[in-house]
Amino acid sequence: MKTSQAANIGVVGLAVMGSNLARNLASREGNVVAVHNRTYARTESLVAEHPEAGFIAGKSIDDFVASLAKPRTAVIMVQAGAGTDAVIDQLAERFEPGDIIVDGGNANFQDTIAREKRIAPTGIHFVGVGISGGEEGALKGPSIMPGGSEEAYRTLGPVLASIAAVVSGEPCVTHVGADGAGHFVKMIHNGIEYADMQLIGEAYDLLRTVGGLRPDAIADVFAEWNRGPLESYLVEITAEILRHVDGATGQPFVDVVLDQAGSKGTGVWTVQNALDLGVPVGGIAEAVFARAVSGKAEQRAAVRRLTAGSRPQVQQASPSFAEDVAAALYASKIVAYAQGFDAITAGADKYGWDIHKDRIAKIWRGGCIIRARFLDRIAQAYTEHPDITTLLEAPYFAQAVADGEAAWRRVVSTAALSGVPVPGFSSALSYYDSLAAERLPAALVQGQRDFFGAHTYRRTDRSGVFHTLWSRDRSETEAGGDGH
Ligand code: NBP
Repeated sequence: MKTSQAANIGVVGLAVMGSNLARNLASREGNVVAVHNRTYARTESLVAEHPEAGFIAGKSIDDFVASLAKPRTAVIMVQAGAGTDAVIDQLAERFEPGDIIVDGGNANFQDTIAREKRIAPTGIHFVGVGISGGEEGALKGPSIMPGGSEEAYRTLGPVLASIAAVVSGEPCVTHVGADGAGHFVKMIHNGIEYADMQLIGEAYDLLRTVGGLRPDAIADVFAEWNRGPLESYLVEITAEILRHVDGATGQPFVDVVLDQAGSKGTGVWTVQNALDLGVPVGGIAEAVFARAVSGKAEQRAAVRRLTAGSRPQVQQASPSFAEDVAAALYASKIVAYAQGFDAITAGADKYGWDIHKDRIAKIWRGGCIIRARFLDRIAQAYTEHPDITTLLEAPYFAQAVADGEAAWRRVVSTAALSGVPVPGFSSALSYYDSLAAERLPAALVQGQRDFFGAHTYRRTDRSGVFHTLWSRDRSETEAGGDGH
């Protein structure tokens, strides 16, 4: 234990994430790391198990604060919510202007905005940092999404860069924007992660049900996909999971796991915020809902009983079915990421953040759960074409979707005819078709709204806002308002 030396950084909260992050920090040249945990036993065991880290153990919060060099910087890695607030208060009571409190937990970005406002009058910097990569990322190099002030980032940035994952020589960290921007972008990352996992799940289901492949054969397909444009951490681990055999029964692992998935805060938050922002993130929403449907055991049993003898016949798979599924997966994934980046644009507009989408794509290339080869393409698209209205407009992605479109349609129709649920694939295709359509039935919806609620409408042939006198002579009047 180093006691004579002041620490340049401290970590409060030494459960799995905090202890791994502290070890990561300690392993980097130049860092001396102070550690503290509410229950001291956790601090003691971390320090005892990792003498190489040279941690300075703070038994009390006062010891911890005293061991930090000024400006003091402490990273909080405790349970999001009340635990985080409790530690913020303890630190804020002891810190001085210019010191930095970092929340590295999974906070809701609205809480981060409120906390920053609350702390700002003290002159202490409060920085919400999204950290992705789970326990292994925390230890070996996560993707890091810091918010907060530029000034705080000048001190914090180099330390975060020292522990982040590195791709092509670049650390996976960038100053995302002010106050809650980092946690907002982390939330969107998790929303995209939901969509990506759901799409991979649908691809597996199709290869199994329509393609007639066993899990180990599907593992081979995913391993093959992982050598091409679909290369990603999630595709890689999917192959490993599908190859895994349950030790107790000798059955494929995937067959002995209950097919009901849960969801924690961030996927749901992404959809809630997207609804508020008016951004269509159907791919993410369908993924959240698909997990919810999976958990409705009684409803599933009831409808399964009702339809037992009348399920559609599974279609014959074409010889190129796996290639079609790969194309459908890639196109659907492009849509999901396009929607996620749209949500970032909308959040940045609403909360006044100057978010560079190319930099976000870059820091997601390593360390985090959605790391993938095609994030390079996204970074390139937003660098070369910063004014595109949607990722689907960027030349590479426009071409990729066009190349896969016929296969995508075949897969979605085969799934529908075979009774295989593909909410992710089909909603992505409908989204694409909605954007591509010459006319949408929204015109009729406007008519309905005007009919029953006098909500007014705009016309294609002249400006202004109109209302038809539906219950009278159906003549048209010019109305006030904006016609929405
Ligand atoms: P947990 O979320 O399980 O929290 C446990 C830690 O919080 C312990 O150190 C505990 O202290 C401390 N704590 C609690 Br609970 N209430 C406290 C209070 N009132 N005052 C002080 N300390 C308190 O830990 P984790 O799983 O390591 O996660 C840490 C953070 O990282 C969370 O926000 C989590 O959401 C986030 N996370 C991120 C990822 C990722 O991939 N980025 C993965 C997992 C978690 P004790 O030892 O005294 O009980």
